[in-house]
Amino acid sequence: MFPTNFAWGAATSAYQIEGGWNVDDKGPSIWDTFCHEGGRLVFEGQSGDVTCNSYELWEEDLRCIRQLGLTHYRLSLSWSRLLPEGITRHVNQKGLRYYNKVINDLVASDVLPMVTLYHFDLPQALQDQGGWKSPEIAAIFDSYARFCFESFGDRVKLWITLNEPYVCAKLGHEDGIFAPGVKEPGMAAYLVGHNMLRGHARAWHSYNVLYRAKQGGSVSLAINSDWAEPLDPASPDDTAATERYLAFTLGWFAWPLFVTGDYPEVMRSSIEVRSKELGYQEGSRLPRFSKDEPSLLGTADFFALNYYTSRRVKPGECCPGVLGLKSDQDAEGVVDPSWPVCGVSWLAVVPDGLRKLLKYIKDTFNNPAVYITENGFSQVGPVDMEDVQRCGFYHDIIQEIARALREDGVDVRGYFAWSLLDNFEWADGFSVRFGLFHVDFSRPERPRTAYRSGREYAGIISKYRSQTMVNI
Ligand code: GBH
Repeated sequence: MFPTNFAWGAATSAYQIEGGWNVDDKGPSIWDTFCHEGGRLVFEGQSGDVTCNSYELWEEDLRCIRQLGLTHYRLSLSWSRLLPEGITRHVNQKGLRYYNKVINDLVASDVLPMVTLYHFDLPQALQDQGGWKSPEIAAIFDSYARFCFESFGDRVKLWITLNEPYVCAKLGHEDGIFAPGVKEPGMAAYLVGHNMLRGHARAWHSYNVLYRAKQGGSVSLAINSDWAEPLDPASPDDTAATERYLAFTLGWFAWPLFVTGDYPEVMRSSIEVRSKELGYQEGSRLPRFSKDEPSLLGTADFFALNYYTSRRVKPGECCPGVLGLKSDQDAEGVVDPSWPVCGVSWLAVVPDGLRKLLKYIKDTFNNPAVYITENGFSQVGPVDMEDVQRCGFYHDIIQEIARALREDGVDVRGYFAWSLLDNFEWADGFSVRFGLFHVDFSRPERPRTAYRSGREYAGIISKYRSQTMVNI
């Protein structure tokens, strides 16, 4: 049913699990700053200062990984733990030792690492120089990426440069609800997305030229997107709005990599139309890629998709006369009343949306190899160790992937559940639990205990792996 080499994984990110925010020469990141400054929007003023304390308790995480029978584990590196000032002049040897141990332990346990270089936690020292808004950041990210390929690439064969540039751009620089908390609607997000793409392209080209021949790995960028379909399929307005909705999320980052080397035409034209309406005159708000820089097209060795939810779409109702992404996009996503909402309000549970999105990716981006690098189901409120709803969710989503493989011919290579552990859920702090393992944040030992869904996922993995063994 699943290909022999199918990756059965789970994912985490550095700031969300590591803790140890200021130990052993680690430099601060923008999330340290964001959480520590008063008046920010993190739930109950919480922070990732300790969280799961995986910096101390990595071996407990490994025990969880082995208990699930994972073939792959996706983690991210804390840039400011490795390079406290963000640049390679000063390397923190203790950070290097930590990640070497993690990677070595995984490989020794027959678990293949997928390593993300950047998951929202920019070194504060680089933020002080303008962060992702500064054009210089692309070259600085490239040298960090080379440092990581050089240090770990003999053992790491699956790389993600950047996780969800959409989220960094929109939540970090438009809404200001994620670090660095910038609120410059309709302006900064496009610039940030642009510089992230430029940084990604440079890093991919570096890998291609300097490391691919001897290390033989693959490099991509993780794109988050809802699935979207027209609220009324018979309405041309809803259909056009749906096209804009997908162009402004998936398309923003996938078109440059997989289709044209540039942004989707409909994204560019929508922004131009709004600019004109608002009398905005200082050139396009959506930057252009320079011919003198490495090209974006072809800089993904596979499609890395983070899928959580779906929307039905109609034209926007938002804010005429206001500069902003929402007004540019002119599309409103609504939750179908038949979809259950799990925990957080944005997360309507729509497993077959994943199958539809995979088919769309196959047809639109020329049948790429796809890894589902994140997908999950959250718990909010009192802890329920017998989380039968989440068990049902994992069964359903894996059925949808099986159908995408068998019936739609999508080249799906792997699935990473978000998340291995309950962890620091960004602006929602510890109020939202995505783990396959429960973590007791009230106790210093941060004990990890498998939810029923963790045991079920282990059962699913073992069932399909034994089937593929038989097939050989
Ligand atoms: C992922 O993003 C992140 O990569 C991961 O770190 C995180 O833990 C996981 O999601 C679970 O949230 O608050 O109404 O503005 C998923 C994509 C896009 C989903 C932004 C939430 C915010 C909606 N996210 N979205 S809202």
